[in-house]
Amino acid sequence: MAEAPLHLARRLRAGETVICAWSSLPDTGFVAMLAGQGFDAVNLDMQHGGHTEQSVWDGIAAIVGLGKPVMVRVPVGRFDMAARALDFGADAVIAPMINSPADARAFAAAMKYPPVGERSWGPTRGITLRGISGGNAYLASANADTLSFAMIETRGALDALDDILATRGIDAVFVGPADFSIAWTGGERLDPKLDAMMEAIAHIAACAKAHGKLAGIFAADPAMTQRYVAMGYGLVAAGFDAALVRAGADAVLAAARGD
Ligand code: 3PY
Ligand code: MG
Repeated sequence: MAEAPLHLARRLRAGETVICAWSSLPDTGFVAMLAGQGFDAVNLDMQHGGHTEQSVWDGIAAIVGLGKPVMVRVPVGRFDMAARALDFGADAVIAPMINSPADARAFAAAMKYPPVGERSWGPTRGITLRGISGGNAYLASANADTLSFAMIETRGALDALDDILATRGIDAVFVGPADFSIAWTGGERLDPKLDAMMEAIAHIAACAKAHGKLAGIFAADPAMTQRYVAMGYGLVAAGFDAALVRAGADAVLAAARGD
């Protein structure tokens, strides 16, 4: 396999906008099809999507083989899986519900080799997939080249934002507007586009920038993408696979029925 370096971190730090597909269907053929579209990167979702350790193992290989960066969202608190995703060759991990500095420290510890954290050695699969020349080459750059995204999606996380961003080994925040809207309205409404929370969402990106860190967000409506980019979000997940299938089916059926 040709060399497929970890390049998501470099691209985001250079100020590139990365539009990411969001894979919830744990089928490697479908993951490869998604990666073969025009998206800049693909995320495999283990929190709410169907991805398992096996489908992440297979999916990372498929995406890396197509030359795209790959991210993995792990389930809540599964920092062991975060490190495994990096071992399997992921460019980045998104950890949901990072609500306190203690959560951020535990996530960073799993993601970063000493002296930053306590990541345990064993990235054989990632090194092989990416054609990296050896263990020391990976060790020398892994802490900088792989990204830890702490999800900000509760009021607690917003209150602790500065401390989360100040945590060594946390490279970025990632906003979950669905959960954020539920928190914002005290459990009354799910509305990822809620106008009343847009100022807070802009504030999160500005805070990340002030700390010299990166910001990403999930766009439930892809039409929100440029608004988020203008706020300072470099990574926007705008291609949810289930929504892509639905939108494609609607368009095909409308054309077929002459609607
Ligand atoms: C949210 O919007 O809460 C998310 O976690 C996006 O998947
Ligand atoms: Mg969420």
